Amino acid sequence: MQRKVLLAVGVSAVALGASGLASIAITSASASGANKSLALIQGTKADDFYIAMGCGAKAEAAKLGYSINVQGPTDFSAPEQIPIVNAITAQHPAAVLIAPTDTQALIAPMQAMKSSGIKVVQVDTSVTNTSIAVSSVTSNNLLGGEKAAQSLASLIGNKGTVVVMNEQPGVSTTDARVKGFIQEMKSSYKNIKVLSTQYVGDSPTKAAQTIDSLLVANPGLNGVFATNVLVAEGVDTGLNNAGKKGKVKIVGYDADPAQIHDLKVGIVQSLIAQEPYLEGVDGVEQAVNSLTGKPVTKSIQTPLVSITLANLSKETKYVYQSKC
Ligand code: T6T
Repeated sequence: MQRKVLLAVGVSAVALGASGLASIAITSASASGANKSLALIQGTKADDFYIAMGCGAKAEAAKLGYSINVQGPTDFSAPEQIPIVNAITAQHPAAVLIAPTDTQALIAPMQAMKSSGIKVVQVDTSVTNTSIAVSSVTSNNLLGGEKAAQSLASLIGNKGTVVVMNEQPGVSTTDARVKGFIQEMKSSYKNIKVLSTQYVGDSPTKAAQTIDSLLVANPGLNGVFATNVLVAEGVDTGLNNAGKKGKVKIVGYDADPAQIHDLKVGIVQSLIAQEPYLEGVDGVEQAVNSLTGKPVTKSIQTPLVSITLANLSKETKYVYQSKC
């Protein structure tokens, strides 16, 4: 739409003759694709999941001839992410990829971004308002939770006591993982008791402390499902320090280099890995499609895989990169 208007200005500028030269120059730049700037707003910059996503987005943007500004809050937190969203809206890139840190709190700032004419693409997480984003790219987190339940059940011989350690409620992805995990446990594993979900924020320190006090109250705990990188990091540390390495089984979500290390040394037994690099690539592709009038896919599902020591060597492409 914007491009059509500018072309019309160009025609009248030609008619103006010599005095219209400046306008003609502006018009031809616009016609060749004026605003070629994109942005990616990560959930947090302190997590290899989002670093890998940023690498994918940068590579695809460069391939398609766009610039991309990658930014994220220090913590995975809506109050920290919202000012970044507002600042990017003010800069007015043509399209923005965003991993909203809360299903509700990000609706208003994302709506304002859309209303200002910026195309919005959701990567990984989403808000409950489905009308803002032209496209959403994510893996099947409900299925990931189910896979985690199956892995953990098999690791503990289909009986015993387990607990889910999660960040905070209100995050679309991790909420879906918890839901899938609990549903699968309830429907398929009658001899496994699932304790109340523990919410520890995206804090490895709090996750480590919480798992340690949980062990005191539940010395017979058999297994833990840790729903993302930072929670898993804390659970791994807490159980290892408590001398429970290999005794309490851990299924972690994600596959950053530290998690892979913990798998190799036997602290963790299984990981559910996603493809954040691909989420970045697909997100940029959909954003550019929406800017160039190509068909846009409203919902894209990226793969996930369950990794153990047995298949690790075959699945190395799923290990998250910590730098581009
Ligand atoms: O697990 C990912 C991501 O899918 C989730 O939305 C939030 O946590 C991570 O970023 C990893 O820490």
